[in-house]
Amino acid sequence: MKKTFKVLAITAALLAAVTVSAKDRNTVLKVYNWSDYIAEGVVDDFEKWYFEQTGEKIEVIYMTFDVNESMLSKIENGHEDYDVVCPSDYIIERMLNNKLILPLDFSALGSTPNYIEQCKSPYIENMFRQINPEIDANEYSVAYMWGTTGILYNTEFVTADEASTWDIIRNPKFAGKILIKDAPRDVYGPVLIYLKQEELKNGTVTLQDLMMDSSEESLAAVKDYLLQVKPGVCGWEADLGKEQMTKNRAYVSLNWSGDAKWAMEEAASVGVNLDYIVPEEGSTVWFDGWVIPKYAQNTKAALYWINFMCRPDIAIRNFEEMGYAPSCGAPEVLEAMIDEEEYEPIDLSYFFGEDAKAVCVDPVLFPDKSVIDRCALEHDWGQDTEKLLSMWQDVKGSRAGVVTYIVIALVVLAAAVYFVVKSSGKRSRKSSRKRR
Ligand code: SPD
Repeated sequence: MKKTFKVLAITAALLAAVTVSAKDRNTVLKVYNWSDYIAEGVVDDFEKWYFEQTGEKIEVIYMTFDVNESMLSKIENGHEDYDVVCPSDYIIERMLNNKLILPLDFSALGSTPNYIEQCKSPYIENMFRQINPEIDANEYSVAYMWGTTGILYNTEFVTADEASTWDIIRNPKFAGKILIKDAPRDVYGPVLIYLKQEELKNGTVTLQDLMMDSSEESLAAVKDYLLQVKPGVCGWEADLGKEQMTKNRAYVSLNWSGDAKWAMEEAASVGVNLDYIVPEEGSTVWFDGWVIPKYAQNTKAALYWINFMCRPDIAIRNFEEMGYAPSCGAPEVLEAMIDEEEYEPIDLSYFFGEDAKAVCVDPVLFPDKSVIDRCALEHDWGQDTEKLLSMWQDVKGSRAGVVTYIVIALVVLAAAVYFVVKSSGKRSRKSSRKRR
């Protein structure tokens, strides 16, 4: 999304939010989505389409977030009345556990075509069943985009070998040129996988075990590792990292596949070569999905929104502008992904069904099964999430350490001494003038 468009969208959303209380909630839809996650014009097109389908006017108030946890807190603690939001898998799990989302009632679509049904991918359905073994997340959520977490790197300075291990993020050769996603769970998972290689190889733990591992010991090990990483980091970023990479300001970025795809294309147009790899040790695979929160006030329009996002042409538009892989498994989406000049054939039958046994699609977005098999789904930690967030703050250093407090105290003391000395000097000069 272009910057000016983003600023305009935020301003419009703020203005609309101020006036919404006076409006009938049936004519308003409050959408809360990740930033840089929808193509320009799609919101307006939804408003028109909703009117065509229902004969009712709707005004979308579109708001964005950068971090899963801050979005969740607005709902969990603030009880905000968003109608439709787009959390990641482990947050969907938490919302399900805490009964914060409503089941999807497809009958509300009336005679409108059900694109959600047409979009179904066997892989997504199966992964959504794994979100919560007791409640089928497919009944509460519809996947929007998906991908892996990996390393985006500049091929001029970094070799594929160097990038194929998570150790790269503490490689002194790239100090000052490393970006880390400001997403604690998405960094914790890969680092723990890296640190537990021996246990993974000898079978004493599985990738899935590690996704649930919030033990003090593992938190401490990851913290220790990240403290070694920190001196080389030039930014902890939510969305700006992709641009830093295209501008050659950073060479290595722990990032999501969709940001990587966007950056690779932008970079190529200015002669910078970037590539993306899911390190050999393993990683995480993630899904962001639409849900209707318990405090929603326009569930009908929310369902229509989700349905519209699944319309193949809309899924393709969002993908083309944002770079993220759509979760829609419809044949039109596969067709739009195929580029026989650019890519080697790969087997994507796990995602698109039997017809996709050898299709030329970008493996950054739709990796083959061997990559998927070394990636695991993150899971909710419940109360232990706090421990992770606190460790993250400690590592990034937004909490002042003892040394910081001592330095501040010394500066204040020095300033106080300076003023006392200065004012006593003035007083003695005044009194000596009087004596004369
Ligand atoms: N700019 C939008 C980024 C959304 C990516 N979501 C990935 C979440 C992984 N847990």
